[in-house]
Amino acid sequence: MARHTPLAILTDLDGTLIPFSPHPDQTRVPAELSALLQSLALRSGIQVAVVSGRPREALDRFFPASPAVWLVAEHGGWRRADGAWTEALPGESRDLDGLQADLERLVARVPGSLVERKTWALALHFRMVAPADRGAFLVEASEILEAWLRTHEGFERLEGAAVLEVRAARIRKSLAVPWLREKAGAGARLIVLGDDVTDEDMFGAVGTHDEAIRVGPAVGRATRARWTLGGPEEAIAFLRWIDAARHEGPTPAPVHVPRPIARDGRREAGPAAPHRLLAISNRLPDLRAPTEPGETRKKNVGGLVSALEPVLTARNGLWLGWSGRTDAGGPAAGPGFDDSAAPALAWIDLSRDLHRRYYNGFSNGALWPLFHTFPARVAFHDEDWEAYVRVNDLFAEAARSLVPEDTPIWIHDYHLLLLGAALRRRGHRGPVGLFLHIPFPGPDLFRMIPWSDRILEDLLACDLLGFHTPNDVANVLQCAGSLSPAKVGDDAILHRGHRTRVRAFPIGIIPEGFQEAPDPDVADEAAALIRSIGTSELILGIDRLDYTKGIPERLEAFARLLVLFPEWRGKVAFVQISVPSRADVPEYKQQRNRIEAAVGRINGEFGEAHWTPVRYLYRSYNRNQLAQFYRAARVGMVTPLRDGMNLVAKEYVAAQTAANPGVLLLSRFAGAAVELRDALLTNPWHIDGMARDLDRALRMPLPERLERHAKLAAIVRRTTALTWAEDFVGALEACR
Ligand code: ADQ
Repeated sequence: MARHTPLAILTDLDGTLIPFSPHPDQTRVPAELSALLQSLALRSGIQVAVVSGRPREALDRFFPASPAVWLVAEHGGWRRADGAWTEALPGESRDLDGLQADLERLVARVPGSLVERKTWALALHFRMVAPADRGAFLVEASEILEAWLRTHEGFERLEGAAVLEVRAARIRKSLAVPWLREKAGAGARLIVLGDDVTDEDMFGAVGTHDEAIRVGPAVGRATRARWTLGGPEEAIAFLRWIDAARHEGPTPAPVHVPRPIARDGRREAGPAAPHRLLAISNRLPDLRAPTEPGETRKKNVGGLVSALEPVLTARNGLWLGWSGRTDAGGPAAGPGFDDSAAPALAWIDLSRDLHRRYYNGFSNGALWPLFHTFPARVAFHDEDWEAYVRVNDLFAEAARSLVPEDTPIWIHDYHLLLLGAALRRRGHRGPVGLFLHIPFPGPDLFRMIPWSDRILEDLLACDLLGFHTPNDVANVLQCAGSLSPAKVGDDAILHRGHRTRVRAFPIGIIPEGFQEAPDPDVADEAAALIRSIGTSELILGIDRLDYTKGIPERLEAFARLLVLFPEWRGKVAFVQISVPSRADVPEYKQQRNRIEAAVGRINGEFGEAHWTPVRYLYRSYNRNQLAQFYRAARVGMVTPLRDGMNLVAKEYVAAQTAANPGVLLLSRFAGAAVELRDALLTNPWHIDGMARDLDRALRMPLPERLERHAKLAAIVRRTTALTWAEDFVGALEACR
């Protein structure tokens, strides 16, 4: 790697290349270090950047005559390339004056402490505070910081070596990684060196062809680096060796090269408390793939995340998933790991081809349509199945390297049906449960899968199988009873001497989240859409764009309403909001075209100069905006052709105003219909019937709406995302 071109090196300064000095102003950069960095840049043709938490002035002073060495100041906020400083995120908030005043009052009383003001950050140094005074100082400082942070959302607290820092949360050292990669040119590989927690951001942003090196002794903190060097002296020796290795002649013998960090995979064995629960799902709450400069990581903010975070955090749990990355050539030596997140996260990369076959292929091209009773959309390919088996094995390997063999493991969904057995084969002894978020089919459909025996056998390696509805439970019992030699009871399956409990755990939402007042930052957009439909009654559809959700059928039913009950023309408006989903699966592209064509046709046929019957929005909104749409809608039309549960139905109920609630028009084929019996239930396969039900919903008088809503709201409040997760984990732990 030392001889690779283009090569880039990002390195922290304090603690990585030079030892800490008691006072930040006392630091000196030795002339030999400047000369070494210059030589790497100019003689060896490496793109070198020093990435520091220090302000620009300090770095300018340290490297006065080294324009070839690039500088990144204030944890990624400022960058100097070719002599000129620019901001990484222009316009980021700098509103720290109030906090600075408070901290200065504290510092005036505590000798040795010091406030350092930076552009987007404030650092409170206490290396020189007498050890006896430190405890009290830190308590007081923390109180000031925490109080301020409660009212300043875009900022976060960091703890460095003898320094507390508050900084704009989007300013991170990781911003420097894509920047330098781009500057270094196509095919660049990166070596990243750092010693403290702020450097972990950079370590987390590297690709698999890059290397991250933690400098300094292990401090009991898990790291995302793969390698370690003992301290600044070793780091400098290593950089000298790279410099020498890039020139003619044999590669010199290394004095100090990085040692791999000895641990399970990429995770450091440390004194950390054991994880008492491991959750495994295809997706993580927070995609770990490298982001664009200035972009924060993509957050997956669905109900599952809100449901799992509390149960995991309460058990010091860990969440393992796919990183979101397919460009890294495949799985690395071990799972990536981040225990600075709560819950702690671990992840594996998958190659593009493996991911395509496992995810688009077998999971979404075979299991998804079949389990939703769309056999005509199913395509079975041997290679997809092989990839599916392989990915389940990869997850099992990663899981085994992360937690002890007796840890309870909670597997999620149809992507990982073989994982229970894969874990057992690798010696996992603790309870293993799987929750299926989609319906489970009856034997007639299930046995269409060429590998149905294997899937059933592997499912029965779990101790607990959870589903949304009693119907799914009945189906799995029937499959086991008719397609395998297992013995089947009401709530358990006995197979090869092992008992698998089977139960319905209907998932819920966090209803309070949909009752919040409009957030002023995002309210305008939703309000503008609601205003644009004027005095018309709003009929609303909100879904992921998926053929199971019955969106074209819903549009047809709306068109049919306008034919059967022409009195509604000009008085109702249908708004369909679809969040993009699996857009690279061909079936989903077709579905999108079909919806867009139907919208155009209906608007062409029925629209008038002052009335647009259908508005179609193909995008995602945040929860607060969704709540405003739900609240404004006279009818929430939730009409999937088949759905495991369907959270939109529950969200619609949660968002209604109790005094004047709208009507939930709900498909009988959504799992939610089992609990939400007081919704107006409809058959989405019967367009005329659905149109008549829609008419009934629009005409429903207030007393009936009030009565139905009160019953629905009680159910939505009773079984929430949190009770669901606690119930499942409780049942799982009881399997010990
Ligand atoms: P999904 O098929 O994704 O979930 P659903 O339960 O309806 O279906 O959840 C969709 C979520 O996406 C909702 O929380 C909704 O608010 C959100 N959403 C939809 N459109 C949106 C938009 N335009 N912008 C932003 N957010 C949007 C799978 C199963 C379901 C099961 C869940 C949970 O298919 O049956 O209920 O898992 O187990």
